[in-house]
Amino acid sequence: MDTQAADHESMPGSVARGPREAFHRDGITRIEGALDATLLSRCRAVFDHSLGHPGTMTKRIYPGTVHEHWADNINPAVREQCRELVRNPVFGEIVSEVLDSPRVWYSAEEIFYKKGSKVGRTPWHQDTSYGPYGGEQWCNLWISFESLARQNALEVVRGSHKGPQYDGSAYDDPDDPAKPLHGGAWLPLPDIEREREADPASWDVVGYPSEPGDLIVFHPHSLHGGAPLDAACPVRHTLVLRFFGEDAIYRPLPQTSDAIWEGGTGVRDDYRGLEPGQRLSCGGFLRIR
Ligand SMILES: O=C(O)CCC(=O)C(=O)O
Repeated sequence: MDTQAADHESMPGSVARGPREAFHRDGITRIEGALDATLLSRCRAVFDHSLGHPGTMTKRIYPGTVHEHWADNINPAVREQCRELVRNPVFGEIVSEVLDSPRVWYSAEEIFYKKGSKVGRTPWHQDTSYGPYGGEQWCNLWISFESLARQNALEVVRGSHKGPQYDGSAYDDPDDPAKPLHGGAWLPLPDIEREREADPASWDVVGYPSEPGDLIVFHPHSLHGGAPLDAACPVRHTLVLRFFGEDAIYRPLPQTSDAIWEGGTGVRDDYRGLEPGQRLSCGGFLRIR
């Protein structure tokens, strides 16, 4: 069942109980007006710099189709700019409260740029099938620079952040969004959108409309996707900032896969020297609180 999420009160730099509880229960929440105009424009500057200076894991997704869009991930060109940005105490306070972790660290950024009213959904996936993210205290701050209605929102399967690990989407065929990334031991990724088309109640999905300055906070292990465009919303610029708390550990991806995003130049720097199962707080990540 699609759920229009309820509104909650929140103050910049703190997280009201409603959004915090929603994050723990559902794996996603919205913190309204968390970023003031100055902070929002600093986020936008990161986005623009990344778009203009592609990194080592840049992807033109679905090239040559109406769904073509741009994603970049852990771009060395914005590493220092991001580390400067996330030192703003708003990020540390919010992440610490949402994760219930007194100490929190910044992991990395990602951008999504979609343009054209026919550009469809980002396939359903868990970020934990692309990155070595173990433990529970993780969140992504999803920062979009346009007003987004519910039908253009990022969506998660409610509670899936507490569920099993699925294989990732190979993310190279818009007609087969559940095509396996690794194809190994993890559960095959269900074709959630096809199942929802057949039966809209088949998956319990939650998403929030948002305005510039709002944060959509979601758990990277949740099954998430969406944010398609349409005539009313023909362009989207989104910056994603990833954070973790005390219990986060290094959980390597399957050895058998050649589709490993963490393999790009410079990308592994923060993980250097870590053993599987070791706390990420022992790595080279920036502690922000
Ligand atoms: O913005 C999108 O379309 C997808 C976002 C996403 O998958 C992520 O932030 O991990």
